[in-house]
Amino acid sequence: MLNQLKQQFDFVGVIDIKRYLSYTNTKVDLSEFKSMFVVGLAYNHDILPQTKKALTASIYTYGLDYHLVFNQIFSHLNLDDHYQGLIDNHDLDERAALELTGAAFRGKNNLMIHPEFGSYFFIGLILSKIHYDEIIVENTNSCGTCVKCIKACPVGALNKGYQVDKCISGYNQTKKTMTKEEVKHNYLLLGCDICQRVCPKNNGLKIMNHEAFKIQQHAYVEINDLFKLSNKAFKDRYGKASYLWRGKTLLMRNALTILLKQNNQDYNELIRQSLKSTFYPDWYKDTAKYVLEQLEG
Ligand code: B12
Ligand code: SF4
Ligand code: SF4
Repeated sequence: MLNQLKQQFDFVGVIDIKRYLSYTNTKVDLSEFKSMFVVGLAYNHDILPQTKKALTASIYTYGLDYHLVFNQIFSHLNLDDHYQGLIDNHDLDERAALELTGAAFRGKNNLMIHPEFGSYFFIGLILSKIHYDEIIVENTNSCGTCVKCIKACPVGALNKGYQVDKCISGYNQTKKTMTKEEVKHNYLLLGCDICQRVCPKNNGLKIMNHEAFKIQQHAYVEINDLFKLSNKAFKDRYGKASYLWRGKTLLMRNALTILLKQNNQDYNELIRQSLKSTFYPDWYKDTAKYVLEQLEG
């Protein structure tokens, strides 16, 4: 198993389940399992500029949805009943597990930082009922006195540790009416990359260029598609991107905030039409009303 994993992933660590349990306060029942593999896959981090016709989400969404990619690898590995592959949508703390392997350390931006891949990688877990020797490396790397991400975060979400309620990536993935302040600060269709872009540990990284994470056509979302396509048609065109997990209406709401930043009046009529439709929820319409007033104002 270990050799197979090393071929598929950019790094692999192994810890005893007991070690994970004593480090976290998980309520997940892991009594069947003995070991945990912690794996990582690096993604590209070139930044695509937005245009007045097409918008982008966080750079991690430029390639194929990492859930699809990890699950595909798990199925190629033919994991039998002794193993369980997990990616993202589960109740185990992937960052804590990785920290225990020593392969990366937790940065002040709340993300795990690897010496070769910086913070631009996804983490996955494979639980095993068979015991494996631990693979833990010593890691003396740290942020030191650097506070660049704390200073750069436009909403102060790192001032007192990480505060998810302030974080742009937190609120732009939540179905809610955005406050004026939130509208002002949001700048992507989904997610936020500022605390990674400014991080010196993300300079001069090893580029892996995995086929799956190469920039796909879906990296750009046509604004017309957001407003004009049905949910089904939009999913057919953009469904392999990880930004769609909260649905198209959330992307539309976030797009409004970018139109306002661009002072882009080209879609005012489409916004007006969406406000008349009974299809959209209040949290979308409240934000849309506010943005339209500002654009026309
Ligand atoms: C929910 C979630 C989010 C939420 C909430 C984030 C949060 N709570 O930290 C939102 C949507 C905001 C989010 C945003 C992002 N996320 Co996210 N997210 C997750 C997810 C699914 C669960 C995390 C979680 O809530 N854990 C449970 C809570 C309780 O943990 P916690 O908040 O970290 O705090 C607890 C412990 O971590 C611990 N703790 C806290 N600080 C410290 C410090 C030390 C030293 C120790 C030992 C313990 C410790 O104590 C806390 C209380 O119990 C994980 C995948 C996973 N299953 O782990 C991905 C994950 C953490 N996200 C990831 C990414 C990439 C992001 C974004 C960069 C995406 C983007 N570009 O917008 C941003 C980063 C924002 C930021 N600066 O942290 C990656 C991180 C990769 C990496 N290199 O570290 C993960 C691992 C997904 C993956 N499979 O790759 N995320
Ligand atoms: S993801 Fe954005 S808002 Fe959240 S902590 Fe980082 S810079 Fe701040
Ligand atoms: S910007 Fe500086 S403080 Fe923030 S995570 Fe990177 S090295 Fe650490």
